[in-house]
Amino acid sequence: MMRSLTLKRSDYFTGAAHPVAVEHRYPQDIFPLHSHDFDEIVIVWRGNGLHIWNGLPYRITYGDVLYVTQQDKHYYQSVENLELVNILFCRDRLRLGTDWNSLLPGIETHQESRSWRLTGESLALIHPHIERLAGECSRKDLFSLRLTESIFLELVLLLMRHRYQANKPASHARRDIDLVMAALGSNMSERFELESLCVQHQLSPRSVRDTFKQVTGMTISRYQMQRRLCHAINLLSSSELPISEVASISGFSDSNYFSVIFQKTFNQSPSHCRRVLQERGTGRGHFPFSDHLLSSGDNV
Ligand code: RM4
Ligand code: NI
Repeated sequence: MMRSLTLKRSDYFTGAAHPVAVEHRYPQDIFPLHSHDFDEIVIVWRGNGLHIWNGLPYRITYGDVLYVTQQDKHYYQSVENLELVNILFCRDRLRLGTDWNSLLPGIETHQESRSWRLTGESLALIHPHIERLAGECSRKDLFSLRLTESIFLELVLLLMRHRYQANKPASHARRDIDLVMAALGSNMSERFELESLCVQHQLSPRSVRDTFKQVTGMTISRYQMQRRLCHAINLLSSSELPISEVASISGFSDSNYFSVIFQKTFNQSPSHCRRVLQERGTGRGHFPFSDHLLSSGDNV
């Protein structure tokens, strides 16, 4: 099978006791399959990319937060102006007396629950904390380890608090994108209508479309289609639901149409894809199908 890299602490952390390191990726280029001997929190600022996480694809974009653990394997492909920050940490180097394990979701938490969205307002609020953290964790004096850890604690608490605010966007500069994201929501089977959202919030559909494209690098409909297909893949790999139900939960009201799009995207039928995903067992890393349409800028 294909081998994967293991990224090492010693290449990223300032010293052997440093608990945190901050790695900006402006941009994040495609990056091959790997794991780490540390955990990482990924926060996406801009653009989009296909993130393959333990063998399953997710289209990530502006506002996504992911907790990747030491046991995970992941890689990035088909990136479009993807900008993110990696906050790397070593659990065993955290010394402050708090219940870190409940603040930092680990391998015992399913990966779907180790990722969530932040609003533009929340992103703006946490940004200076990350800059402070980046400055502190690169220092070598005695206080820097403890200061790093306390800033990190503040940051993870904020990430948790703001996790629950992403579906109630407030008023701020990126409110229009947040409204779209909240309306697309976690429930993919609901219909999304930009026009009525815009009437309700007195926005211009054209400017919402433009802003969305500018920040995420995708049109709203492409993003929606990609989320649906990725969600369908996840359901196929983890459940025995009938294909028609997978289609409708993922937001395809017509299951024939779903099968056609699916076949066109992955060159496989949904049931064949399910068989392969379910048979490959543990230790998975790569997404085993052609994903040329998931990866390209057009079509879906
Ligand atoms: C890479 C990529 C990886 C991360 C390393 C530190 O560019 O973001 O996921 O583990 O940086
Ligand atoms: Ni990584």
